[in-house]
Amino acid sequence: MRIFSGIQPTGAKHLGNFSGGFRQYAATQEQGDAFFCIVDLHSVTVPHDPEDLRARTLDLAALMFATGLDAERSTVFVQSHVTAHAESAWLLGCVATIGELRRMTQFKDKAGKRESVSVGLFTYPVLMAGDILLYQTDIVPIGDDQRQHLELSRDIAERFNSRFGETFTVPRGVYPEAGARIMDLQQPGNKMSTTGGNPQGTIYLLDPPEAVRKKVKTAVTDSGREIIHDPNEKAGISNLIEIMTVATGESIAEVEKRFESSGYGQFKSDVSDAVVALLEPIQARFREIRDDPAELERMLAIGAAKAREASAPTLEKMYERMGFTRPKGV
Ligand code: AQP
Repeated sequence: MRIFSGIQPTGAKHLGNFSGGFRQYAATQEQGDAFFCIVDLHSVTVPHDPEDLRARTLDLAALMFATGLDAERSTVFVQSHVTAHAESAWLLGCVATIGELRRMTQFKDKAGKRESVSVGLFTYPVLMAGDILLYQTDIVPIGDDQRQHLELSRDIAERFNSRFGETFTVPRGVYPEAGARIMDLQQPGNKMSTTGGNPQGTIYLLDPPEAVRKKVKTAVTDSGREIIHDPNEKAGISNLIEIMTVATGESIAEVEKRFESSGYGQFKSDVSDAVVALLEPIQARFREIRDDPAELERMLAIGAAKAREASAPTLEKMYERMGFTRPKGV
């Protein structure tokens, strides 16, 4: 089975990224031939600082290994190191329609907050479709915020297959049972987010323990007393329950049972302890791995070589099926 997922090297990674991204990467790598991509081309769809992008790309690679990716088992690479991604985006951009892209809620949300919106932000889901389809991907472990983009990738794959002949595997999204959409602790109606969230409501993976404790302690809850999962009526507490499941591996029902006679104060304190216990070893491994940038760059170069080899046949097939001539033995 082929597994593919991408993650942006933008901003500081948060607990939502851990839940929908990192922990699913580590788990799914056990199931087949896995490709995990640092999608740096996606990171330039909004204004960015070039130095920051460079530094964050290596930091993100270190975090991917620190959260459990195994370089022997998985192919970890940087999107811009494999030019097939940009090429496939052009080809698929001629298959996707403006109407489809206009319907993307993430574009509407992000564009609505800016005066100037890049063409790249609009066409981002097409690049994402290429990322996935180039690897003949069966499953894509992601968070719920990417569901609409994944559905678009499936539509584009099916349209290409019916227009030009069977070319792509149609991928399936894999979402965590609990924690598919971790919410902002201060605004539990909004997802925890790198660019759109409230920093006080966002638990960053590299937050020190005291910052985690403060954020959880001041998390917005309701005026009730029961620790039950009811996202409509009790968004804040439901979010903390899901965070507890992410930190401990328990189910929602197990967390509810464990805290059935506790108050919100005790629950918040236990959630903080669990999150700190989750993050401390990750942070220690991260520091160790990041301290050797030459080794990280070497691992990413190996990843890029493997990704180039794996994606090349599909890109060739795309060109060929669409009727392009190809350079012949010079
Ligand atoms: N709040 C979330 N809960 C669960 N999963 C989430 N993901 C993101 N937010 C949550 C998942 O994390 C993976 C990597 O995402 P990304 O960094 O590439 O970017 P994103 O999905 O656009 O979310 P960010 O990081 O918060 O950036 P913003 O919101 O600023 O664009 C993906 O699998 C994603 O689903």
